[in-house]
Amino acid sequence: MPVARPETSDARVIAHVDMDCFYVQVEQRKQPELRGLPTAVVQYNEWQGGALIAVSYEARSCGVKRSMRGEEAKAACPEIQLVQVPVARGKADLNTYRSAGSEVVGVVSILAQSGKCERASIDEVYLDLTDAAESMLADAPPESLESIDEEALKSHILGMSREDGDDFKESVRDWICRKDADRRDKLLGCGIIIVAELRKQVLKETEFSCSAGIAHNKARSYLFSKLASGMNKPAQQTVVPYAAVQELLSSLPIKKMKQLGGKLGTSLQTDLGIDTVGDLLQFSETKLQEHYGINTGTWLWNIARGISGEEVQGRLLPKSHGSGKTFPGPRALRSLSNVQHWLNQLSEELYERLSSDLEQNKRIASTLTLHASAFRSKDSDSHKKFPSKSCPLRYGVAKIQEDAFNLFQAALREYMGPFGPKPQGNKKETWRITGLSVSASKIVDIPSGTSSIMRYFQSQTTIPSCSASGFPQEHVAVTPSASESCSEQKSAETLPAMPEEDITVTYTSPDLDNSYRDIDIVLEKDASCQSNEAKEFPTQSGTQTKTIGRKINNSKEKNRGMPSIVDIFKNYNASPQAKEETQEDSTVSLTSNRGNLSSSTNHSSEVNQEVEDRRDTEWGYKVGEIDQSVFDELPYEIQRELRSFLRPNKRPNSGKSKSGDGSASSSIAHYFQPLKR
Ligand code: DCP
Repeated sequence: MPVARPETSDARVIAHVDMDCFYVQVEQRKQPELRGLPTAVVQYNEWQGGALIAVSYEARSCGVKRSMRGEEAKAACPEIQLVQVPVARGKADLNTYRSAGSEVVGVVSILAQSGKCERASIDEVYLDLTDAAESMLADAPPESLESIDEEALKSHILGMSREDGDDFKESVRDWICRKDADRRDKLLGCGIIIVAELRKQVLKETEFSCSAGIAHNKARSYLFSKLASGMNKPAQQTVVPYAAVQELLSSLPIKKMKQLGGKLGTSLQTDLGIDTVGDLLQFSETKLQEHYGINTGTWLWNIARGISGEEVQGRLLPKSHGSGKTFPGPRALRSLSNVQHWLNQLSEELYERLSSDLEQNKRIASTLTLHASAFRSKDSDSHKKFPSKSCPLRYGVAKIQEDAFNLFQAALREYMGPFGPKPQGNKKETWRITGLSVSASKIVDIPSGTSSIMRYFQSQTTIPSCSASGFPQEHVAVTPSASESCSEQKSAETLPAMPEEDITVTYTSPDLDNSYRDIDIVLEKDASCQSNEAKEFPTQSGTQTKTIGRKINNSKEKNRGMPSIVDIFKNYNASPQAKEETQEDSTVSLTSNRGNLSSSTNHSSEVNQEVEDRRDTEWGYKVGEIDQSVFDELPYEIQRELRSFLRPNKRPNSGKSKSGDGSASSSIAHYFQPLKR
């Protein structure tokens, strides 16, 4: 639910910069011969030429829309150039677009200099330009400038008519240079000049054009830049003067308002008969609070008046990473082995992104979440949502794969009910999965100077072969679990949009409370999981591994017989017996094991016990036995935690967070949990 924040009293200048037909521009930069031609980026599949996910403005003027499929687009615009999204692991590979987005954010943040810069999605950025605008107003106000750049003079100023043709630029100049304007609009005038220059520089440095909205606060900027720049794109900018706010809000459809596109907006329409944001004005704050609670009520009252205290966050990196895929219609997944196959692919992609985040930005994520959409055959309860599940995130692709699958099974058990598939006439009730995604969130910076632990994470990238691990049987009997350490999230809030029929890449940009999330979804050409070859994972670095080895060896020469931390964890994770464990039994249950999800197998309870016993011994190192030089490199917080693990025979804590959802655990214990396979 949205939360009201007090609006800061000072006038601010906030800009929202949005790239034009972004994926198309990325492709056109790669193939300059496509520039100026009607072009669309398509996620190819056999059905009607695949789904369009980005359309150039030339193609839009021929009637091509993003909702179309390739064949429809060709019918509407025979000369259209369709460029396919690269494919990796049987799904769309958006890395090129993500990198291009990061490049843009980098350039914008440098150009914005002292201003705060917040990455809002793959191709959108917020900028707080208040300081820059204030400096300009103090040192070189627009009216003192000899000339104002053409790009600034082409700005759209809401509330100002453009019918005067050539005189229009003069009107814009007058508006920017008005001496009697109120301070807020004077600052906006400076913002117009700053943003016009910034957009020109972005074009020069990245070859991408962008549009922008400029307003007094983030909400207005958000609202109106999205709305108005949609009308004035590409390569233009739109300004929302203070006087234009109320008029625009009064006619803005309620569902267009950020955070009101979903259930809350629908409730406002049906329960209060509200059609536009302006209609909200007739309700008192108390009335809105009665209906929607104190916070949301106040938030609604504020947005009806264009009030928002939301600050631009200084954040250039995503708040979470995700990888997903839809399986519509006949491609719906119907066996655990298929689900596991795809979860392995998605987990690989997720881990690739986590690894590069760790390497490039020194950040680690701590929560893994599984979302899915599903339906049941002969469903009497067809509206039941497939629950989302989370657990602490363990680094290592095989661990993520394992946890994702365990989360899925826990969710499936809940979805199917306590007694598993029920007989329906002669047939057993079965399930179908139409969308899967895994995401990593709660990303934090790791303290600087922790090179050993980083190398440790980077060495955790072995990928087991799917076929080697052996898939569980199809349609397993799902049994209720005695204890689950996973948390539950309301799927309505967290499940990314997964179109049931059409297959598009969905991209959920962040809103006030939700995390940033990229979801790449593509219809596969071949949804079968016959090919289970092990895949090489690219981030394992021999050099890095050698570095660790050398370091350990050197230390060992000094402290002969003294095991290093890295050795201990390596042994702990790579114990051959643990690796050889396979899930052969079709009954899968979740057990809490040191705070992490694990699958237990019926046949191997004795083996498990043996493995557990051995691990207990391995945890029995004393702090004094550890290579101090390696230990010292760890951040203090981690050192402290390790000390508690390393007391003789002391087990790591259960990992269950106090909040009960397991996801808020501050412990790093989960990073070191072993594979259960
Ligand atoms: N995208 C996607 N699937 C969607 C929406 C968008 O894969 N359903 C991708 C392709 C877009 C990019 O995200 O190029 C940015 O999305 P925008 O909504 O900003 O749309 P565009 O940048 O393509 O066009 P516009 O100029 O209208 O902003």
